[in-house]
Amino acid sequence: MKQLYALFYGSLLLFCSCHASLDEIELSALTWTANMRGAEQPFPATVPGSIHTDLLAAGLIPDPYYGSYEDSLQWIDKAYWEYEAAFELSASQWNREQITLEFDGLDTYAEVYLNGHLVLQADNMFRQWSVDAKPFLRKGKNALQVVFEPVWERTQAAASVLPYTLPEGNRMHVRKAAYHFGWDWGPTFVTAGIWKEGRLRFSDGPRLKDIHLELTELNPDQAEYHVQVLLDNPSMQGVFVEVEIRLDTFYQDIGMTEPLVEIRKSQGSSTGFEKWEMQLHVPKPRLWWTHDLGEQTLYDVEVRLRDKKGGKLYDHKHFRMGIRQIELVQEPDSTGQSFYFKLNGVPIFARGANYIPADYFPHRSSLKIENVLLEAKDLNMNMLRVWGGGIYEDDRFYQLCDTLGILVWQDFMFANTMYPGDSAFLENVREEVKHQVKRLRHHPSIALWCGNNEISEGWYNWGWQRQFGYSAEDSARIYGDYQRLFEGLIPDILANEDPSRPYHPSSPMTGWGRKESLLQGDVHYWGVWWGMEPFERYEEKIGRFHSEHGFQALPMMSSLQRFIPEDELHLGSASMRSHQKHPTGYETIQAYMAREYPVPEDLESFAYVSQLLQAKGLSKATRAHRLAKPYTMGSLYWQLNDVWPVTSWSSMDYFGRPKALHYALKSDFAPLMVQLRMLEDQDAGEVWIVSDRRDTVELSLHFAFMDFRGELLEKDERIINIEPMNAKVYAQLPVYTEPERKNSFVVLQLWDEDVLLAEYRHYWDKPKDLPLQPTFQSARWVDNTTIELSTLGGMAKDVYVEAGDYIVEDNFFDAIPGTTRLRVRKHPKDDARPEIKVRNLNEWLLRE
Ligand code: BMA
Repeated sequence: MKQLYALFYGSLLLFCSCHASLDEIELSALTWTANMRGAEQPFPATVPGSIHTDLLAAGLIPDPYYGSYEDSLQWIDKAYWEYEAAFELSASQWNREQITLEFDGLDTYAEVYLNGHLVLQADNMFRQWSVDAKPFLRKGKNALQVVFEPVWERTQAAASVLPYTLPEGNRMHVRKAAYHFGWDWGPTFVTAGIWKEGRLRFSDGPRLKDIHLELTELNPDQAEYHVQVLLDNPSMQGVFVEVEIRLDTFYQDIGMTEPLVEIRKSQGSSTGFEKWEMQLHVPKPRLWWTHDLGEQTLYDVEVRLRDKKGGKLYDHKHFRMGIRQIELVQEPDSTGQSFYFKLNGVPIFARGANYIPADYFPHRSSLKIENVLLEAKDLNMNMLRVWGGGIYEDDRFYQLCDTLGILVWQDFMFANTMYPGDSAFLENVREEVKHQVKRLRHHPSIALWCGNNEISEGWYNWGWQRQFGYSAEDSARIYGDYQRLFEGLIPDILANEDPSRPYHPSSPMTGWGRKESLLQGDVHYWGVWWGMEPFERYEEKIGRFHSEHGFQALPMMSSLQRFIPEDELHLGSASMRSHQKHPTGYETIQAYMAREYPVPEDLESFAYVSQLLQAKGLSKATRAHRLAKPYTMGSLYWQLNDVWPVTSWSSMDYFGRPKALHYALKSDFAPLMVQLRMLEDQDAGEVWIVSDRRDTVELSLHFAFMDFRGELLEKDERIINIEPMNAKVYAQLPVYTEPERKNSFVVLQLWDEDVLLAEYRHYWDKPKDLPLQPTFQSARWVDNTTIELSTLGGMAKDVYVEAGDYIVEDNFFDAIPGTTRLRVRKHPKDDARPEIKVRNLNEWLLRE
């Protein structure tokens, strides 16, 4: 046996994937069944999973995302659900010193039984649960059961103890994703299930409990870390800890022949030790940057626990970290107080969006994040906000952000209500916050911990005190609880567990109706949409850091057809209403549309125009924010993605199809942005260029005046030097006088030799008033990756080319007469090229 161990542990060093197979049984590998208590009709189940998706897979319910089935599935969260699996323990497994049962996530009130013994009671979806299982196990066959209780009774009981009612139902009493109780872009399915992986873990001797590398100093010569290693079962003597930091991925391209290795060892005292600390220096550190500013260097960190040099390996952990410094700069200035991030000393303009789970059923979210994050990078985003009404994302999400070079604004999972402050609740939250911070703190991508979403704003602006009739005493207690949580407990934990990362108690601290919201802190500016203000208001309401603003658009018809029954494909139908969760969502879209565009009656055209509208509004906002740099240093719109197929503020639909907004953002978010700004009452405009680059660039600026037949009226170009990290005027542009304007538009472009880096088109009128000409457009496949579009007649505005489910790389553009070649992502096989559809705005305007 000893020899076997030695062999095994020897190979572990080389292939740590062996670790899982011999040292643990993953719960996902077991055969599970689920059963509704009382029904005694078990059906196959999955781990990770949820009861809704298990019922769906067993054919017991229809697709919860289809039509208006949501209403008929509300019975599911009223039942108890029993999950069961059997497993065998071999003699060698049984003989291990410790056997631990671990769950990375239980949703939510769960009792866990091993061979009939209650071994664990869980009450927080965001915690990891672990229990000493050995006393309840036996050699051979074992039974594991997890029973989920509906949340309602407990939340009701917790609410009834309070002398007042907290806003938003009773959801604040359970530590479960807030959006599971319904949101203005999602359905209500109060899920239950083993939503993350779990395992039985076999070990002998001490184990690594926690590893913390805290950056204490960073300069070009070295990065200094304070390393802390905590052990479980520390009574062993003579234990060695090895910490190794390697630059595996990058060492070759910097010409080193050996990976950079820094090893330290320590021997335990004769009584063993629980905590082991040391200083560690990484010479000549290679920094981690966002993708627009530099490379995403990641160091491999290996920590091993041995009985003596080269001897038996007790435990081993591996992760990747990036060396970087992040600051949130909030300094008083002449107008208020700054709010921006500095990465390695460089001020960053944050370009990005708010992220919500990539699927309603959160175990499915991890399958989709890659697509969503690649899209975000493709759109030049350098920051995403993980919003506080969702979930702490899967490890994979943060790993991808690390490798893609995208910063993460990480909310803790508290949103849009007040929370209780009793000690049981706070203790539960303490464990959650500690777990999540320890799990995530080594990711260089995480730039900020933020206490919650919109609670500070809600408390001061949403009239809760009056609505719920709070007395002065109630208010003092409720707000006191708020302070205990967001100004006490959470920052106190962070001060110990992650002191080098900034903390911001609430996003935002001030509501958008107050003038201070534009002078300091971050702002969720919802005057457009919720306040029905015109898009132009985006150019006036300029804050220091815009962490939310948004506008809805429908998914395209080809997506709508996937979840709305054929006979319900019109706005007033039950299914279309069920997939619009804002109380007056369609009406708001319609009202804004009437200001700017024709309002089509058929759903397909309405969906198309709604996307143009969303792109137009959000493009205005994004550009206004960037032009206001450095006063404004962030623009994160609401929202990047969807949890299910729906009409929402998202810029890509649930199926991954980008809306028109994505195509606009490619240039709105590009590190170099060009724009024409008209000077009031003058027939002249200023050419502004915003640079988020760190270098000075020499580029050629092209101007063109064109008419709606697509003919060039005038053009000019000049070479300019664009200053780094700046927004300023580079040219004055005389423009046509009123009568000529009617028939022309301006195109500005920035070229680096023959590469087009930025473009802006300026139209004098709203789209509905443009003198668009009749056009004829057709498209054909040239080969499997290329479509050729032909345009005859006039300039075709807002051309949308659809090729089945394939994503066309450039879309929603204006095409001048002639031919254009378009590339298609994940191209189809020869015999499966779908029919191509082409739309443009001209057909609409001319039809009116
Ligand atoms: C924001 C978010 C969400 C909401 C969105 C749209 O403020 O924080 O609460 O879904 O508005 O209304």
